[in-house]
Amino acid sequence: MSSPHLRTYAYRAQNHPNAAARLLLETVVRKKSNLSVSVDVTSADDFLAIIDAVGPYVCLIKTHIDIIEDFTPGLIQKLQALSQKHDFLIFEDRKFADIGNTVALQYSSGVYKIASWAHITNAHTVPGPSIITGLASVGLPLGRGLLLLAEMSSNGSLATGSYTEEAARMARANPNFVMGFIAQRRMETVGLTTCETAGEDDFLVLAPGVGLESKGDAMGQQYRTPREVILKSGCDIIIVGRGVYGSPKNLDIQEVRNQAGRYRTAGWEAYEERVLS
Ligand code: 5IU
Repeated sequence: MSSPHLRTYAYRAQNHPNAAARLLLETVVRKKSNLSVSVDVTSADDFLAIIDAVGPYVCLIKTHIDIIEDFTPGLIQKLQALSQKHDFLIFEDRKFADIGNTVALQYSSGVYKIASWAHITNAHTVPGPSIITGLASVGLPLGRGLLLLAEMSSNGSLATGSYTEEAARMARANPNFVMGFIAQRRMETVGLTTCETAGEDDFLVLAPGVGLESKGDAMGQQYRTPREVILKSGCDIIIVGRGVYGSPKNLDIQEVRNQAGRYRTAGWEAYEERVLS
């Protein structure tokens, strides 16, 4: 059997064990988009305006809900209405990192009640496998999916080598709730011993650090192009923030729309080249 990233999204949608991964792959196929836009703005109005503009072009919206200055629970209803209107899933980039009992509470409760609206969330592996157990106790009954942070796009990241390998092993031990990774490359063979071969698991790889123009920012972010990420590194979804919406201080919604269309085309062409060639 070929490596999952050489199969079509449609084939993978039919066979994935995780409900949120199936929904995501089906959305990717329906919309011909492997683009996720990361909406890192602090005003609720800007947040909604960007999402409404990019909605037609994305399979997934990535949020950092705790940076919104004027958050109210009504914002979640508006986000969900846009998710229905434009047919995209929601990924709260919460990066949980505590013991199982605490993350279960952070995921289900508090001001944000993330599990009630985010189809997908993510976690650091630094606490060990109990973080998966804790989050799964809340998310699995709701049909949610978890991404493990196996690598980061920032310069000098410590998530390398044996840390990344251990993240891959933790995912393989929990394939029902862990639907994939935040990483910079395919993970099938990462962490396998010399006598092990890659199993049938299909972990999706969502890659941040994507930009068509810039190579990075002043705070350590590093960018690669959609083609490098999807075609050369075999990742499945590109995550783009400022490359699409520019500076929140000078929001130009028509330009945001144009850029979303441009990244969607670049990501999709790279995928087609990958599975057809
Ligand atoms: N993000 C990264 N790199 C990572 C991880 C998360 O950039 O390794 I894990 C987040 C941070 C931000 C978005 O929310 O993805 C990227 O935004 P820009 O495209 O604006 O750099």
